[in-house]
Amino acid sequence: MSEQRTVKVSKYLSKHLRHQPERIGLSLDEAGWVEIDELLAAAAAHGFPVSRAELDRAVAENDKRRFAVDGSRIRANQGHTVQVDLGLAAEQPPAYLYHGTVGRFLDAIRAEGLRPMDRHDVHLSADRETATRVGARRGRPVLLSVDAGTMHRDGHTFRVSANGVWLTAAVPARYLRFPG
Ligand code: HQG
Repeated sequence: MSEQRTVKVSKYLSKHLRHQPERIGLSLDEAGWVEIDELLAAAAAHGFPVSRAELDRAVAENDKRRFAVDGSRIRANQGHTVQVDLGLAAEQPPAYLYHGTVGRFLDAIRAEGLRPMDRHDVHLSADRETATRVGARRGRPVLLSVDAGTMHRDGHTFRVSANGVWLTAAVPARYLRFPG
């Protein structure tokens, strides 16, 4: 299977495990899981046949470990726009976390802080490199530091997804450090 095909399968999985399961007649359980057999049947019935081997490869070789397989079930590790409760425990974050964005959002972010926009949570990274890559999806990346230690002491909840993304509901602007 080509790398290109693996990426295509991964994007298809993200779309239907995070955002639009109903588009192919799937329903996720409350924690975001779906039976792999059901997913494969639904994909085939909607014009995108995927073999079990292709699915396994898309899960195993995913650059960001976007999916988890548990027995006969699969779910996305994070990034949902549909309502799911991933059941992640609250955890103490490192002193600083990072968020990559782009210049055109900075005025709004200075005014209202980081908001989850279409997702459930604001996504933060433990390292600058990852956050810079996230920002670079949209243009020249701007790296923001988040004073996560103080936020946590002030009562904000942090969770970490199975693939290492730090999640929190919102980051008020006073906890952000802007470059320059
Ligand atoms: C920005 C990908 C205006 C925020 C990535 C970002 C990540 C604001 C965009 C994961 C704002 C939301 C998440 C405010 C935040 N005003 N803009 N108040 N607050 N923003 O895609 O963090 O490939 O929902 O800076 O690699 O970019 O999907 O979030 O630019 O891990 O697995 O609004 O998505 O992973 O964009 O990316 P997103 P994100 P996957």
